Amino acid sequence: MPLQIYINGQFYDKENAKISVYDHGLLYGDGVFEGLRSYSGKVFQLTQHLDRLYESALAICLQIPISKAQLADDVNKTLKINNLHDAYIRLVVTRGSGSLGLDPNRTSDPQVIIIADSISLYPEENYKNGLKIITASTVRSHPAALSPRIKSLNYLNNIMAKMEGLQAGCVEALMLNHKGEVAECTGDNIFIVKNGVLMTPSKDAGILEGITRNAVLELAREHGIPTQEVTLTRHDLFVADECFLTGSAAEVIPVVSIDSRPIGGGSVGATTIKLMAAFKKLVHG
Ligand code: PXG
Repeated sequence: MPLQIYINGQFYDKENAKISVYDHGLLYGDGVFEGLRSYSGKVFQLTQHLDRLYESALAICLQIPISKAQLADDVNKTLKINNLHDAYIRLVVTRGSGSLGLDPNRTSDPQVIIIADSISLYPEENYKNGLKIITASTVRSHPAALSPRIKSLNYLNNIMAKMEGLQAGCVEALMLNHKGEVAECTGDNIFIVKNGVLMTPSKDAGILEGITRNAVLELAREHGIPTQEVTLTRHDLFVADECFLTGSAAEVIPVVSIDSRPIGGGSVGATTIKLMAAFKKLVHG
């Protein structure tokens, strides 16, 4: 059976899962999304992802036409119908089709889409030996222009930075905020370890408050590792003992080089290894 895609309560074969070219999600990036994972058939932190989805929607005055409980059921139904256990799940809600003008009031049919598919992770080698990343010159969206806390369908800011990374031979790129402080990577949050303290940029740095980020902060506390949500600059990264990234797709992945400078001697750090193991246990537990 072809992969089944959910659109507004109905399942369609992958090749027949279509939405209107008049949809404001396509025309203007007017919509919101989430990227989730399931492990052994259980969706990791589904409640947190749904809370963030509905908050993103609220922030752009988009009324999701079904309840959180219904959407949670439908996510599980989508996994089941596709017989998927370890999956990557994309939730998308668009403003719906309307006229060829910005006016959101001229749209009437928000599209709720659930895609569950297999996952393509970074190569295993990167988890063992760490990633090399660069700092992108593309600055993270100014929080006063469009809050990076909204996971909207308009990801061009991040895509421009991702292109810079790819052009430099890196699969991820670091983004600074409008003040030149460390914000996050294009699809991952960033952490460093310095003198035994785990540090990550605070929410005010203009970041997406990652669900994996929050889970890792919690795990660190449980393991007696002191944590700080602080302002970080590139200097802090260059002199860090360890660095790693977190995200639903990437999970926890070490970084061993930034802008061709080795971090922590260029090898994966002990705290990173400890947190990677704890995260693995959490998701599979
Ligand atoms: N920052 C940004 C800008 C993100 O987009 C994260 C941090 C990590 O957040 P979570 O909640 O996942 O720990 C994200 C999430 C993709 C993809 O296709 C990337 C994300 C989500 C879904 C898909 O690369 N990044």
